Amino acid sequence: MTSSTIDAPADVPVVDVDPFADDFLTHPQEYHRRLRDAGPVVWIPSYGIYGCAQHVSVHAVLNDHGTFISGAGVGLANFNKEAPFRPKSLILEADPPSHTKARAILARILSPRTVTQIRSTFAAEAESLIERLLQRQAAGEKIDAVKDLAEVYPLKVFPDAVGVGSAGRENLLLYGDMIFNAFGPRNERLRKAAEKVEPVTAWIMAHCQRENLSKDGFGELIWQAADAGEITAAEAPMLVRSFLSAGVDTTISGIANALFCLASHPDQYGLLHKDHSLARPAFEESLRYESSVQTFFRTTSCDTELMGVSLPKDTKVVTFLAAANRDERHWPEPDRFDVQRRPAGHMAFGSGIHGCVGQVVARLEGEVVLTALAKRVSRIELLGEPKRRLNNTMRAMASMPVRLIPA
Ligand code: QZP
Repeated sequence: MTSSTIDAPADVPVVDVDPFADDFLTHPQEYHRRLRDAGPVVWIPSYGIYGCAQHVSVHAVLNDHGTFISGAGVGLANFNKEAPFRPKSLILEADPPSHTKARAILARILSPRTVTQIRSTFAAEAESLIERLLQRQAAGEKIDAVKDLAEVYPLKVFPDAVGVGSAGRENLLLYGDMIFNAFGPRNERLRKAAEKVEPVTAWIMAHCQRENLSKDGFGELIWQAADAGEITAAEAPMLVRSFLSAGVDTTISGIANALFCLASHPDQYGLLHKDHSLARPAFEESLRYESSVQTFFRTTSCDTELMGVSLPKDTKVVTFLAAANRDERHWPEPDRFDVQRRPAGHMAFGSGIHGCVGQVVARLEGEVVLTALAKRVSRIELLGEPKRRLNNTMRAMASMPVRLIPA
């Protein structure tokens, strides 16, 4: 947090909160309510930024990519004023036309057709993981739904699909923790995560090189796009880096949060256990209810107006995706976790041209994990208080001791 606050412009409701403080990140919902209730656009003095927490204003910002740009960074740091924490992503921290080109390549690789090809492997992996957990539990071991399930599954299937070898995959967790903290301020949390930055970044960049990727993964397909002249050989590792940045921590938190929602709403788990076809809607509802990615920023490209508030050029606007997902102006009974809700239009994958390009794979992972669980487990019993892992951007979990009651 900055030591001094920045004066509010005229005519904007002021909400004096620190969205990256422990207390905010621990129970964001009450802060989100304050932000939403103050208006569609607010001023957050501690960082001198505008904020949107209502569904209507989050949607408006994310769907006007010409006014609210990504090229100046999608975190708090304004890349027009300070150097990026790492070389800019070619897709995330880019605007059309360069974004369009990168996006087309990733969208082709992460297509519905790809999902058809990987589905049986992803499902079999989920089933065998649940089976192994039940066996370990029967042998007297305690199971942690975060450490033993939510972290294990994406860390197996996704790097396998990209074509990254199995040694050193824990670097992906450290890297994820770092980059998602880096979208926030340079607080203690970021400093701690960034202590290990050099070896972790070196490992990540090494695994973006063609010789360290298998011949049958998503990574190789990026390099083939370079062979075809769609991108340069210097751009290829940067696009592989996007897989390794965006594909692991996000789904780990998505699955961990879904398990948390289901464990703490046994009636809802019961519905899923009775009807496995609820796996996909249940995962979707947990994304709405406990959105993995809590915040994203844009930067104004010109003086503009947003829902009655004037915004100057080159100013940061934070969108509270998770707050939009619980906005009672948009959702009936938003604070109810309901696996039978069909929460189309939630903001957990963003919206507009930057909406998550990997969402079909993320949804596949959620679906097959919840399906495997629903088949083999009749109840998830919480054995202790689940612990959160605070991160500046990610709604992450550290641990969740459980007993899986076999069906
Ligand atoms: C992270 C990249 C939730 C998203 C912001 C995750 C994410 C997406 C892309 C990249 C990193 O391209 O490096």
